[in-house]
Amino acid sequence: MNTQGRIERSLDELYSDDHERADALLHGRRTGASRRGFLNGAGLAAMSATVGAAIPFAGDMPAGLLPAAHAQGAPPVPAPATKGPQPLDFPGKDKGLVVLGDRPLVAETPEHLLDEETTPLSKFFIRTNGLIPEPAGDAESWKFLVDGEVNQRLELSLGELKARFTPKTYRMVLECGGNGRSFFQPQARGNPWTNGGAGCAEWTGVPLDDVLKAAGLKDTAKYTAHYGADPHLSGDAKKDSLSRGMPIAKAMEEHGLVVFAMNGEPLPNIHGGPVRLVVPGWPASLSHKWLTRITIRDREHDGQGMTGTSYRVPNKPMVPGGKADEADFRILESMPVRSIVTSPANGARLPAGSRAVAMRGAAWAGDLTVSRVDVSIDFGATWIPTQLAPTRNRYDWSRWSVSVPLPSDGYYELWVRATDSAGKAQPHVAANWNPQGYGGNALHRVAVLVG
Ligand SMILES: Nc1nc2c(c(=O)[nH]1)N[C@H]1C(S)=C(S)[C@@H](COP(=O)(O)O)O[C@H]1N2
Ligand SMILES: [Mo]
Repeated sequence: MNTQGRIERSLDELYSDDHERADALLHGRRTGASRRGFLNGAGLAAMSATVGAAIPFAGDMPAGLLPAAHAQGAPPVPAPATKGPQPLDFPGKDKGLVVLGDRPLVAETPEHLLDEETTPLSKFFIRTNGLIPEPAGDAESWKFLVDGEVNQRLELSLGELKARFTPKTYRMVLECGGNGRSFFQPQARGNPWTNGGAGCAEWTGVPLDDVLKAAGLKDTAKYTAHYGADPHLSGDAKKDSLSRGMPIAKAMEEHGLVVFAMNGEPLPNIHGGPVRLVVPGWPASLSHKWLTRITIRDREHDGQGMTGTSYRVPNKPMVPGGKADEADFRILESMPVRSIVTSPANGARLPAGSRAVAMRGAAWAGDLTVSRVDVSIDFGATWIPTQLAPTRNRYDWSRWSVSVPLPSDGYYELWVRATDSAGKAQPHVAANWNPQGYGGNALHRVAVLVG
């Protein structure tokens, strides 16, 4: 094997084992304050070899950057050494979904499979905390209860819910609270989501506030508590696999729905059918599946998933990997701004001589809206605004698109960065480390080879 080939292979290995050392070798670690070594000479040739082509914007490539060509499946995403990403094998689901855990079943959607305006059922991510219940025999007779701090305890079957209230349909993002967790360094506790713990479906259901008004909230009503029919992993009937809740003000927002249909079809069992909540903008753990009961409480709920560091983030920045002062944590509420490139896919090849790349994707921002989405093909040295398509309703994602000129053949990283309506943009790396890795919204990058 020639020298170049050897360098290439060993750098590939080094990048997947220890990207910081690979980076130091290529960029030449400088002593003292400066971490920004530019690629030149041998470093440039070796970096080009490891990504598979000349790098037109190598001069802008920052030290400390794990090339996107090596980022998928490499640290910080832990790929089991013997296995690699496991494709999902589940009835009705796309085999391109990636299993993050099989007991409980958790599967995410790679960004390039989120290329449709409405995420099809087959591509929608799956998150369970407990066992998956048997599908209900007769959906219309599925019952759920509203009790606690209400004037009138309300038990409704799905049939009664449909007959008594007027359903609404909204297209809304559902996003796991831990989406983006794998981008934290050091690794945070929990399922290692990349950006695929999210999808945008058409949800049909009755506004939760209509149901709560029908029960009549007492003055003492402060917080909701959600319960479902999925058994705890241990099989212990006294334990809930999950039981989260929210302040009454969030529960009374007009887009929160008691959902029975998804993309115009009866809500599938795996997504919580016959009846689930969809609470947009906040962690999807509030969007309780297989809904059996909503109890209105006179204080913050303390069910499974409400205590310790679960769905909680520190008030003050903490040392990454350090010990948490749980007393100074708050409940994770609105999700942070995030954007993804859905086309081209990471690792795509464009024909030699291509002088533009058509990029598109999606962006969303929890309770806020997306004010702009920009892309960069020169490692963030310059940014190009994209066109945002109109959204259908609040909490719909923003589809963005742009055609970006390419100066030559070679290796490119396509970066995307969204800014929310409060002016906050995505960071370059996951910031505000916390023990369970919430709020990891580092900008998304894909590697493409032209030629
Ligand atoms: N009953 C019940 N509801 C639940 C969960 C659960 O484990 N049990 N998981 C929650 C979490 S953490 C997420 S991210 C979403 C996932 O919804 P999906 O599987 O339809 O994508 O469901 C939420 N609702
Ligand atoms: Mo979640």
